[in-house]
Order: sequence, then structure tokens, then C-alpha cells
Amino acid sequence: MTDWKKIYQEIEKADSIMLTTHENPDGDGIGSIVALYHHLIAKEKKCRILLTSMLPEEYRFLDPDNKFEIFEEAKHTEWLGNVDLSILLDIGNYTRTGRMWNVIQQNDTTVVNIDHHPYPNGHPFTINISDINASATGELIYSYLKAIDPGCLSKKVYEAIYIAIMTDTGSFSYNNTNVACHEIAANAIKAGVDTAKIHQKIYGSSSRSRIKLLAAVAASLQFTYNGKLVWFKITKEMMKKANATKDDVDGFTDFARAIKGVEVSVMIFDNADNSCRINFRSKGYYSINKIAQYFEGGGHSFAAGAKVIGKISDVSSKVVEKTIEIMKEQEEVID
Ligand SMILES: [Mn+2]
Repeated sequence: MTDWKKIYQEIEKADSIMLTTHENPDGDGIGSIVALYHHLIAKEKKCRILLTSMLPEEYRFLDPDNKFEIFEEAKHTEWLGNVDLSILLDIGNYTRTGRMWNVIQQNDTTVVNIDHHPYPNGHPFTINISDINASATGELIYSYLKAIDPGCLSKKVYEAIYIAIMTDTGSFSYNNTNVACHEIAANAIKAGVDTAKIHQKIYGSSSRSRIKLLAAVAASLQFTYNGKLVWFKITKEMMKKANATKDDVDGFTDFARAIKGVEVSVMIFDNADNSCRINFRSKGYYSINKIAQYFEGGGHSFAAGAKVIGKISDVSSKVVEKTIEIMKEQEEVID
């Protein structure tokens, strides 16, 4: 059991608190922030939410009062440099706090990390809660609130936690789905959360440009390694042609993984700044976080990501080559 009192002591001591999650935030990071934010405000903390990238369209309903801010050096450096406590949620790797990390690091105060990603190479935090058995960071936030502030578990807070768990478990279908997340879902329904409506808000609102881009991706899938590896590029031209935004690509790597015979899928997305975002997914036979770690990224055994500097053509050949190499290595070990 996690010693949540230790975390609460840090929160009690702090007057100003910053909450954040990884760049290109997902439902788990956003839901965890919203749930914890309600608790911190109830404790009369001066709390701000800073992100390094925009809140995706489908999650904007979680922020009716515009509390999510995009980190800007000129606007936030002073505040962030003097904040009493920074809480990082679901970040996977501290580098995924992007430009904010320099400021957080220089600030000589407490940094608490709450996550369900593994940290194989140590960590730079004051307190690190990393529970890889949790389905989602949202499950850990629930555990914290249940232990420390159960009165805070309102319908709104349950809704945020439910979104964290639903999105990180692929709507309760991936192999990280556990007893706790079904219990939380049951409690959320008891608290009045309309789970069908939430599912529709998040997954039933694909933009036309997203589907146009998905069609281009589907037409360009590259199968290799006896069909066990599928990979695809998303170039600037493809994005322009579909009139798509980077949020539109969420879930594409899962879509490719779902193909019969495929074990691993890889997306290589051109960030248009001489770097590429790489997403890896595995059906369960191969651990792909080892590949992500090779490229200084992070993640879980079957869902991971990294950022690689370079042109998309160079990056894709490097990534595909390394992926096959690591898949082969794992076969040797397993056989
Ligand atoms: Mn997560």
C-alpha cells in the first residue's frame, strides 16, 4: 500500500502548487489533474495547472472554467520558479514535461511524481510514487483521495477519474485492466456518472479530418518481419492534405495493432521541427518499452513512446531497424 500520508504532508506544507502531465496529454493525465485539482482547491491551495501542449478537443469539457494553461516562459517562469510544490502526474519520463523541466529543476523545492510507468534508471524527484500494477495514474489518485479526503469524491471528481481509467485501459479491454478499475467504475456509476455519455464524448466525436488522415494512413501501412510489425509515417504533407491537427492521430497506433497477424505497431509522426514523435504498441508478446527506452522515451510494456531528432525518412529507417532488432532479441530469450 502506498503511504499517501507522506504525499499529503507535502501538500499540507505547500501554499502554492503546480500540477502537470506529459506533453500531448491523454485522458489519464488530464483526468488525474482534474480530480486532484478539486482536492487541492478544497484545501485552499493556490493551485495552477500548466501544460506544455494544448488540451485535446475531446477533453475540453473537463475544463469549463479554463484552468488549464499552456506554459509560456515569459508568463510562467517566475511563478513556477517559486512554487512550493510541483506534482507531476502520469509523465512516464521527466523529459516529457518538455520546456518546463528546466524551471522545475532549478526550483529548489519539492517535486512529487505520481505515475504507473516504470522508472528503470532512477528518478530525479523528491518523492516518487511509481506503481506499475495500477491500471492508470487515475487509479492512484483515487486511492490517494479515498485515503486522505474521501469527502472530495463528488460526481465531478469520479467523472475525471473514470475518464483516466477508461482511456488508459482501452475502455477496460487492455491487459492492465484490473479489479480496482472495475470497482472504481462501479462507484463512479453509483455517484451518478453517465459512463455511456462520457464514452461518446471522447470516442464518438472524430473529426472528418481525422478520418481523412486515417484513410491515408491505412493506405500507406508498411508490413514487415513476416507481417508481425506494421509501421506508418505521418508526414507534414499528409497532415496538410487532410487538414488535420496532431490530436487527430491519437489512437492510430492502436488501430494498426488490431490487424490480424500483427504483434507490434509503430507510428512515426513528423513534428515539423526536425524531430519525430514515435508511438509503439504491442499485442503482448513483445515488450516495446525497451525500444522506446533505447530512443530515450518511456512507457509500459505494451504501449510506449519516444521523441527522436532528425528527418522523418532517416528516423523511420532507424526506428524500424531497431524495432526488428529488439523483437529478434526477445525471441531468442523467450525461445
Ligand atoms: Mn497513464
